[in-house]
Amino acid sequence: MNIAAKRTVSFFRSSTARPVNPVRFMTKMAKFRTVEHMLYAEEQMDGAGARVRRSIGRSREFTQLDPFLLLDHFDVKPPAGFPEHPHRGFETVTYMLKGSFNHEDFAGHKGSIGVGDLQWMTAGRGILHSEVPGPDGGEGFQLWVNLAKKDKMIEPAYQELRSSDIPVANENGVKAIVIAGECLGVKSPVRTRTPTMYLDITLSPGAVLVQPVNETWNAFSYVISGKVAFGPPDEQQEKETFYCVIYAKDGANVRMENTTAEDARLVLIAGQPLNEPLARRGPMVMNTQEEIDQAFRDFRNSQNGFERGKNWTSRFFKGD
Ligand code: FJE
Ligand code: FE
Repeated sequence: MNIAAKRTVSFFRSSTARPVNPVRFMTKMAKFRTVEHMLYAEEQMDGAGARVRRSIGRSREFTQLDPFLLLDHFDVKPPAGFPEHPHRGFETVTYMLKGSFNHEDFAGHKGSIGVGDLQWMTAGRGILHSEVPGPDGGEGFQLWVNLAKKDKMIEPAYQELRSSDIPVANENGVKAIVIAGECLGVKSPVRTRTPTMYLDITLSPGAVLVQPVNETWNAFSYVISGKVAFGPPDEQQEKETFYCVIYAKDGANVRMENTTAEDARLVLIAGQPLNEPLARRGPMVMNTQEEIDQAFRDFRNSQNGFERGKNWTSRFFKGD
């Protein structure tokens, strides 16, 4: 018997243990994705004295997971932060878990995001900005979503959502904050130029979430707290805080279960791969090395989207 057939058999066996809703049963027949990689996100330094746990976007392994370029779990206290730096060719998505973060860009766009708030920033052709924690520090995630070649040079844009603007699904011990995409019939209002799903999930003890993910999309999870069992019931991998789990592209659903007696919290992030050439240096992400060189030239010469960088310096990092 091949592996696929074996998994299907065990799925039917385990599903007969509870009452079956025929509609949901049909949607769950597609296979659960297995776990392809697991990695522990160690702390590393970035910006000015800032500590981040990087899972996607490391220098040697998991340098990207198309369309994702980076996931940093940051926990930063003043005077550390991310002083003036440029971005071109992708989006930065900042989601707060604790404390607050202030940002300011060269176009006069500024603000502060607190617990549960989201800043979805499309850098497009160019942003120069500064990101610093509030007085009591800030903890959260920054995800970098690559843009398709056709979108890399679009005008910069922000989508800023307060926690109260982000919809929440609640069902059978599963609470899912729908940052992007859809979960349990609840849809996010965020516009994703690169099709993306981003869920902040809390599983009560014993809770299971089976989440449909397009079979062609890359998907991964990161555990915020507690312990989560990932994958098909007969092949579960248990991982705890600070672990990143990358799913194989071998099914139309991901399955997460809390087999412990405590709540568990994790994010599930998935996206449609761009399948385009990638050229990348630090905060510039393009398709060719020539475009990277051009991006740094444009930044240096304050041109082609970086005009407003000419005389701009952030008020942060000046002691006021
Ligand atoms: C960066 C220098 C930087 N991870 N997580 C060089 F400061 C940064 C950068 C960040 C960042 C910012 C926040 Cl708010 C959270 C982060 C890196 O700003 F990306 C490069 N390349
Ligand atoms: Fe930045």
